[in-house]
Amino acid sequence: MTKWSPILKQKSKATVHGLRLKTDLMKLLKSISKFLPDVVLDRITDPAIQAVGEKLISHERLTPEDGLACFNTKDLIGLGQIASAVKQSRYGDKAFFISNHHLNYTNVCENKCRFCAFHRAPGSKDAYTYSPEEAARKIAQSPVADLREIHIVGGCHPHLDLDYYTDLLETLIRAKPSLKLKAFTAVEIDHIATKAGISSLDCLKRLKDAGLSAMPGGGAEVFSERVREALFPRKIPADRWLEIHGEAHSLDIGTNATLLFGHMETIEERVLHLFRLREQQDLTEGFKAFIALPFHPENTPLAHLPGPTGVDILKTIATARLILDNIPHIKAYWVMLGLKLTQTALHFGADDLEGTIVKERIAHQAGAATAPGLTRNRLVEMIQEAGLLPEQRDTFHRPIQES
Ligand code: V47
Repeated sequence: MTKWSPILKQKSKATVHGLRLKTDLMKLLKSISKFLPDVVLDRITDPAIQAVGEKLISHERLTPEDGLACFNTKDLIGLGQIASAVKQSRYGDKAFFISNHHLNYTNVCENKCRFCAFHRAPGSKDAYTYSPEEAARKIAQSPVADLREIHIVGGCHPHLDLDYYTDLLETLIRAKPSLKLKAFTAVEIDHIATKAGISSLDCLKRLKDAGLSAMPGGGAEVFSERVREALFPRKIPADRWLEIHGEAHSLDIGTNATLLFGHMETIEERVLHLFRLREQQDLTEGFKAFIALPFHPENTPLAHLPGPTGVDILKTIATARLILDNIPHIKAYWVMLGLKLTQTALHFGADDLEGTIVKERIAHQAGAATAPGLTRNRLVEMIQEAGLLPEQRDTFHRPIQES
């Protein structure tokens, strides 16, 4: 087995979608050369990155070897120019954001992942779980005036049952019917379904009936059995994470995808992760956005690790933009990047800043130095300062018309 064999194994399944997708891609990418003129390509110092640019101009998909070349290049600016050209060919100078509120309904989790500073054991002194009514009160008190979305994520709690989760969604919708709920990672879906003794597909149907509009991309970590065994052995493996997202897509629930990077994974494992996402998207087409999550080590058993550098973060975002040619949006998650690198990432292939958030906990427990939330105006200013045009969006990435 070669290290790329999971990709090659699934190639035939993707062919039919792949062909249609290739036509779509050609339409989308037809103007890359406008943003990547010969004069810019010629100045790229790394021949492997120049070849990546030429491939994209001629509508060829990148290979894993191209992905490795992107990570290994010394020409950061050349890589960024190509990723930015791809972003511009889709969205011009726009950069997107949403008025949202992150709600972590519980920090109790059975999984005990070694990269996580957020989880608590049941019964520990700072463990908490919101009742649906408490959660609705928090949202009623949200400082975000034009709130559109609640992003709802928690731990794998040993005692909550399916009724709790449906009640949580229904109570939030009752409190504010205009809100869209982007809720529960594939890891939580697997946990809820297993506890309820139903399939994940049936669980998703029940949650959709209760008000679930979309799913966040967390819990993917890095698709590597080696890393899973070392850092998150209790969590579902890659195949199951991808299967649940495919099921969500079959129910027309749009989802996101993430990569947690900068701990013990290799560059090859990062590239494989991105290709597995691209393959899944060829098959089920429901991923809306990808978010690269730089590892934050504080208060975790891996506190001795430094976390990724700024250059590594920019390369990861740019490479994701180039490999994930079938996932429309690449987020620069300001919470984990810091505001300065977030603005820079908008010129390295990212097109979306996530949102106002209000009170982020997962990264902040692990040492994130950013504010817990940002105002809509601050997001707008950040985008404008980066020389781009802010556009507010909804959960489904549709533009919001200003009233
Ligand atoms: O699932 C946990 C990761 C995720 C750490 O889908 C860590 O729109 C870094 O998924 N250092 C939560 N990362 C964040 C997330 C997310 C955020 C914003 C938008 C969306 C979206 C998704 O953060 C977790 C886990 O993969 N994580 N601990 C840590 N120490």
